[in-house]
Amino acid sequence: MALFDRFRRKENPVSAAEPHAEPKVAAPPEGEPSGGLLSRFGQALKKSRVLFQKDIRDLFKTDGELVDDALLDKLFARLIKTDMGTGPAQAIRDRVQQDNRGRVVRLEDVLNSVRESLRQLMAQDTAPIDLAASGPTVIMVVGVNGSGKTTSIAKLAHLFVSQGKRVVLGAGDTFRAAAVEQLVVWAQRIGAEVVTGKSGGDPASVAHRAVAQTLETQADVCIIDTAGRLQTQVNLMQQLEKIRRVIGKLIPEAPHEVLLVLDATAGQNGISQARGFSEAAGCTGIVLAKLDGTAKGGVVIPIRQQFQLPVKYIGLGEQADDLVLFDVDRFIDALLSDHDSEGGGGSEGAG
Ligand SMILES: Nc1nc2c(ncn2[C@@H]2O[C@H](COP(=O)(O)OP(=O)(O)O)[C@@H](O)[C@H]2O)c(=O)[nH]1
Ligand SMILES: [Mg+2]
Repeated sequence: MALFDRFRRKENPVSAAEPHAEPKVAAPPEGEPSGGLLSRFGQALKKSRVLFQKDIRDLFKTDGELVDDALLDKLFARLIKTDMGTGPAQAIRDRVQQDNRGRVVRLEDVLNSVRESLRQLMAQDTAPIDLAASGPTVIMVVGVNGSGKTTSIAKLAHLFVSQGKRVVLGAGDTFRAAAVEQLVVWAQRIGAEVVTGKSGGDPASVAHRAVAQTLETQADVCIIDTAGRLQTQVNLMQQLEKIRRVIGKLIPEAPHEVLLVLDATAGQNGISQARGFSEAAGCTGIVLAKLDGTAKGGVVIPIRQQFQLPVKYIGLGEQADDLVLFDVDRFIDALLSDHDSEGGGGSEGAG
């Protein structure tokens, strides 16, 4: 509920969501931004790292600490704060207990146990979007209003364009005129084509024309934006179903991917609201947007568990190249490494 209220307040979505000044156009290859991926992860996950690390670090004196029930309980309470959920926090507590209980250990020992446990909890392979072997790849993008769909589409398109692919965008969020403008502005900046329809028009017809144009012009990728909110949830789900059907008529295997965009800052409530999408739209993977804006990076764990879908990409900012391929080990390293953990860090966001 709080989530929808927050989005409702954004009644002027263009100014809220307009791409900022100049998207950086230095073209990163597939999920590998320049400047070192670890440091990119590291920068963007700084808030999460401060919560993850500082809280755990504070439990330890430099000369070591006895791992007893009291310490394990404190550890559990602090893990919960990262929004990972009680099940995963318990699993980590158990692992730390198993490895260290009754011993006086240093922070590093406990972090090693935490790391191993996180690896098990998040176990998944990286899941990049593979382009279809023949013919264009059609990607449909769904999710709650304001979750980051349009921005993530721009980032994905930028990724493909930087790989020399031709990309057609379909402005299927005809529910809000501003959403179409936003996509058009992005398309111009990143060098993608865009197919639009009338405000309030049928999004399935926009999707149809976008896929048709992709086929006609032999473009490589077609990405369809969709509305996140309609008058009723039923309307919305029927609309998504219709878009799927229409796309499938032009290319039987399409959509090849249906990406669910989740807002990492929305916490667990926001995530449960997105469940309807994953069921109705037959999602194939998740883009977790706005991880840079939250200290609760632990939310990746329940997302992975609740949706039974791989987290494919994560959004680490508002620029075109702020999208990286999700990689469990790099993610955990960014959470647990102690480089640049200048303590404190305040709570103000990146604006
Ligand atoms: N910090 C940050 N902001 C993001 C990210 N992705 C999207 N946003 C912002 O979130 C807001 C909503 O995004 P938008 O793409 O319009 O959401 P949509 O309604 O789902 O299409 C915009 O202000 C975006 O700039 C991200 O990864 N990090
Ligand atoms: Mg949008």
